[in-house]
Amino acid sequence: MPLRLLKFGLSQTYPEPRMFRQPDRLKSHYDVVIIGGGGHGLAAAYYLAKDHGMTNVAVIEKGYLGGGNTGRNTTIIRSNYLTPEGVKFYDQSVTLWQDLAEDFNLNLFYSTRGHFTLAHTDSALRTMRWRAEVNKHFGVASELVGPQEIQDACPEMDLHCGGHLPVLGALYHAPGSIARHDAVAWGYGRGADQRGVEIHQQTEVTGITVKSGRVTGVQTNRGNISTNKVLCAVAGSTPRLLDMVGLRSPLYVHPLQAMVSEPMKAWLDAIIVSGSLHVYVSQTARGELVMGASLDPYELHSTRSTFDFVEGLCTHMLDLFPFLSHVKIVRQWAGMADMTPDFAPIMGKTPIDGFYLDSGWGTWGFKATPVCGKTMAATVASDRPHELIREFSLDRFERYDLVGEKGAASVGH
Ligand code: FAD
Ligand code: PYC
Repeated sequence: MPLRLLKFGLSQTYPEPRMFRQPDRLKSHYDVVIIGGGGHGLAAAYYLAKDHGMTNVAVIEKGYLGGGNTGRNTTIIRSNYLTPEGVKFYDQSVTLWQDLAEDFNLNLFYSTRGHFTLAHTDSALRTMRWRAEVNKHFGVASELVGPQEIQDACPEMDLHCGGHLPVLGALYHAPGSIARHDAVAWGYGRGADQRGVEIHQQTEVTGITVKSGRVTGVQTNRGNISTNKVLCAVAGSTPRLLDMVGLRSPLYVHPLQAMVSEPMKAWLDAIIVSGSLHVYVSQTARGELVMGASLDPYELHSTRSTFDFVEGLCTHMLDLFPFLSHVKIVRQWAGMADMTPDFAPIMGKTPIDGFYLDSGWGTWGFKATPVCGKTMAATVASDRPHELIREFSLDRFERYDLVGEKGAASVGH
């Protein structure tokens, strides 16, 4: 047992240092206010301080750090997207992930497993081939593999899927990884705090003041702040924040659920995704299976979870892995996914001066946490969209200039 932990356990006064300060009060002015203490907001704060020397920055979080979708996702990291814009962007994120644990001096349990997207139909195989070619063009390791290679990597899989939808092949993406999601929020939070950023938890933004087309301040349940730059990184709450500034977006919010099994001996190394069966699964270092499916099929601003979901997902898991029939499900939960019509994010400047958006992260934003932080920090600091996010601007919907990333979503929606 580490000495520090022993001392903590025996102490009456609990002297264990906290990961970050808890400032008593809000200042009356910050150069930048970031709304949302999820991975994206915290990463932007970290890179504002680290890359741009901007430290008079407050992160305002209505609950606790990582309590939104950051701490609710199934942690799949990959860059095997379909569009050139998407592939370049997510590839940069995968590169940034490599040094993160060392930068933070914190174990993120980043674990490269290889990622199989199974194809059960000829049309799915065609999309996989297309993705593989686009990926290779940008130097991303993806290839089409046949049933034998899948079986070699995962002997436990029933490739006949109980006779319903036999597996014909897969898109194999060697860099596919998983990581410990809440440690990512803590690492960015601690790094930002150490550089002078203030993190205010249990603080809700209730209004945003806009005068003559530019942001001048933010109201919270703990007082008002004056500021000329606000970054909104609130995922499923984005429509509410947009209402505060009178902006519209095509975002629609659906619950996305996930669940975890009891721990078992390690048997699944790779990450397995099946769009047709609506399943994605990986096994954590603790031995639990982390599993998810597609969105709930109706709009709802809620994080409730349902028995229907467990029943449906277990049925499809058993099509692929019948030997799991005695395994227990121990937890389930949901997040609110901020979906866009083209399955690409909304990032950058808005028609309101000083109001920046990092949203539209739906079911796919965890993997992008580092690159979102980097590019949003650069955009906020310079008031110019970073080149990697130009195509993700809000005004693409007015121009009908969509990015078309649906074919690379993890499961059918
Ligand atoms: P969040 O982590 O949701 O943070 C937003 C924060 O804003 C919240 O903490 C919230 O409390 C705060 N907030 C909201 N309103 C206010 C307010 N008025 N004032 C102050 N604070 C406010 N992505 C992947 O890449 N891979 C996956 O495998 C994956 N699986 C997923 C599985 C599930 C079940 C879910 C729900 C999502 C999944 N995602 C996945 C998507 C991913 O989780 C999100 O896109 C990503 O975490 C978004 O991060 P964020 O920081 O933008 O948002
Ligand atoms: O984007 O890879 C992904 C993903 C998997 C599960 C949910 N999203």
